[in-house]
Amino acid sequence: MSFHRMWAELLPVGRGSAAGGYRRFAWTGADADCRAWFREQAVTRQLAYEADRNGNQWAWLGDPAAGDAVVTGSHLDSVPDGGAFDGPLGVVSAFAALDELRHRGARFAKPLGIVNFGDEEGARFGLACVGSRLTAGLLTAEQAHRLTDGDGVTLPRAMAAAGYDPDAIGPDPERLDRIGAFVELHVEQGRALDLSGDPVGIASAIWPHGRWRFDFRGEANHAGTTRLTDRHDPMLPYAETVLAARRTAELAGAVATFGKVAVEPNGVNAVPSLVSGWLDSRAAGPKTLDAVVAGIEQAARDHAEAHGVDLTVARESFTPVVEFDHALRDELARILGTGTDLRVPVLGTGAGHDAGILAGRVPTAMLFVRNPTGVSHSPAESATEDDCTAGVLALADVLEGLACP
Ligand code: HGY
Ligand code: MN
Ligand code: MN
Repeated sequence: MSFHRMWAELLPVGRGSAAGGYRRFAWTGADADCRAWFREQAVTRQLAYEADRNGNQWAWLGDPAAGDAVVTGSHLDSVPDGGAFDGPLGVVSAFAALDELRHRGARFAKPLGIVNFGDEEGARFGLACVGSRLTAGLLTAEQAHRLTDGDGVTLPRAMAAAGYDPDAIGPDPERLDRIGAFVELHVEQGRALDLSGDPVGIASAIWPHGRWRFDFRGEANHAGTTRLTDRHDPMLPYAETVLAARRTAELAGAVATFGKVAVEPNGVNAVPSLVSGWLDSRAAGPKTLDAVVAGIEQAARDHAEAHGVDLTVARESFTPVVEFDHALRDELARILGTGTDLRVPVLGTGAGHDAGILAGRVPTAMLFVRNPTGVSHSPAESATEDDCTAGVLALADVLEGLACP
């Protein structure tokens, strides 16, 4: 199966850290190398290659203008020190599934598309799913143009440096109107399949989730000569907020994470002037999520006030709950349950995906591949060769069932 050859080719690209994690950030050299790899896979399979106005890459078998296309794929970018599977497993499996269908002699009655959505993780500019959000009209060009990375480089400047026209970005309804079904295969980011003993699962829904920036502004001062009672140290309400977030989420059966923090001036012997923390919070339902975030924000305000520190909170990214298309979900279960002894459970997830963004515009489904560690956004993320093969064969069956009736 071609999967393992492609996987070996892509594996070293953008592996940037001593821990073996990936640093495939949008519009960087590693991203360009991943894009070159995608284009090569398309060209060597005589697929029509294109990069759309938002920097997403497409490989087509048949003419997408015919409409009702079946599309599969995922993303190639990563979080800082991310794992090898989150994103790339879906893209490599897409090309491998096409190879499998060609091997079977499948005859396509509909166009088949393979996609690499740009900047799904938002690791550089802070907003997830930029490529798919722009395409779906959920992010305006003006909003995207304001995105800036930690070095002050704007998204337009980064895109232009990578050879893309930042003035071309924007909604692409014509492209989405041509898609009859989008199926994203993704490594599971959790242990449900490991616990159930199944290699492949089908997604039911994505929890609502978002990102909030908390800016605690205090008073810079000398760490050695300033009496504790005289301090307005923003680090203290920040620390108390992190602990409050954990307690609040735990009580609500939700999740809350402060995974990124920036301190100014960030000196060992200086009381900070500013501590910025980014909250990622998710819950099974919108009301719970709203209550958790409100509770965390209130705790932050109380702690900030107690320390004479100012606080501003800004929501930077939000994805409402996604219920995947029931008919498509059930069709995948029918296809995968017919003629095989494969048991395919249906499971929800707290992880965001491009499929979650597209779900509001085209019938969308997801396949999950077992991750024995359940760990993701870490070099410890894993999937066995056998399960990757099972994922490719399941995806091939689904694509055949949808595009080759
Ligand atoms: O954050 C997420 O859930 C996704 O990996 N972007
Ligand atoms: Mn991810
Ligand atoms: Mn992903």
